[in-house]
Amino acid sequence: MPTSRLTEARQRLATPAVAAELAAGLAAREAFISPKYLYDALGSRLFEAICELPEYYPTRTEAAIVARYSAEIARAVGPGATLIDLGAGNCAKAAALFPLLHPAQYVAIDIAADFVRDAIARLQQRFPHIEMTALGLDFSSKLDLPDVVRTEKRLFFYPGSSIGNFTPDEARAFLQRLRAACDDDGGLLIGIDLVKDAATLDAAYDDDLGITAAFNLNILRHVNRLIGADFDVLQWEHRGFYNEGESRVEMHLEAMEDLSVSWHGGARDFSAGQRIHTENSYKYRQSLAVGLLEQSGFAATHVWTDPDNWFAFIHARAVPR
Ligand code: AVI
Repeated sequence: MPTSRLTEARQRLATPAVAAELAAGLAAREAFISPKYLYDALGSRLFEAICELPEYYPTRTEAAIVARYSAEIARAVGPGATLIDLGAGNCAKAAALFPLLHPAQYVAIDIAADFVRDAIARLQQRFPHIEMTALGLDFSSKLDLPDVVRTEKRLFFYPGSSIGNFTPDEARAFLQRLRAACDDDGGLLIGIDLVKDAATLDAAYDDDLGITAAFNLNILRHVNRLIGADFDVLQWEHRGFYNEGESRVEMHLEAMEDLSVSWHGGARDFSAGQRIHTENSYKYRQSLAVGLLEQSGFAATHVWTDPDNWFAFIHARAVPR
């Protein structure tokens, strides 16, 4: 079978746990699909396109912070780290740090296994002297690192404010798992998006070209493949807006008409205007971001921000147990 067909076939298989999770979300009173299902092969590419959009400030703001303070970041981290990239995608953000950080090992983890393996294969040619491993893992609920990952100086790299896609309680639990997965010489480099005006946030998650809309709608096609659902993307519309009371941007898909959806083992009617919640993206005040790290067993050593205070890039060290 040609590679593309093989990949396609693999994508069709949902484990029983995945099928149960999706079915429960679709049947819930307020229907939801976990944002991790935004990232099939196409979704990962659409997210890359989002990062290029003028409206989507987080990527370029974080990149500017890292470029401006790269020497300080390298001094804070020190050489020889085991750099563990959580949600590595195309690995570009970590690769930009290699010449400064000089990691001993680079471990790229992503739920989109094929995507990250391809990225590592390309990267290894550019940096043949760095030991590299690609892991196709869903690290959102547990983190079991295989023996191939060095235990010395583990530095978790979690840029892009992906932490914002967890609720604050989930974020704390996630960071505590990272702390448990490193020794006392471990640390964290994390990007956290900060609270800002609603108009900027609304535009960032509902761009004029409709790329974020396509990214959101594509989750339905992914779910179709995973559990044999029959979502028609033409019957749904993207909603992305800032909910100030909850300090988060929300993404939903809204039914444009009364409709029915079925999947293996279930079905549901949606009336026009009913929504499926697909993502939250929490925005933090700087003090709360630092507090979240402290509550999780890390101590911030540096907080770097941009001139507008839109985004924070933080180095934290593990607090000895
Ligand atoms: C990956 N994550 C940090 C992005 C965010 O901003 O919450 C995902 C995203 N959703 C819509 N646009 C980008």
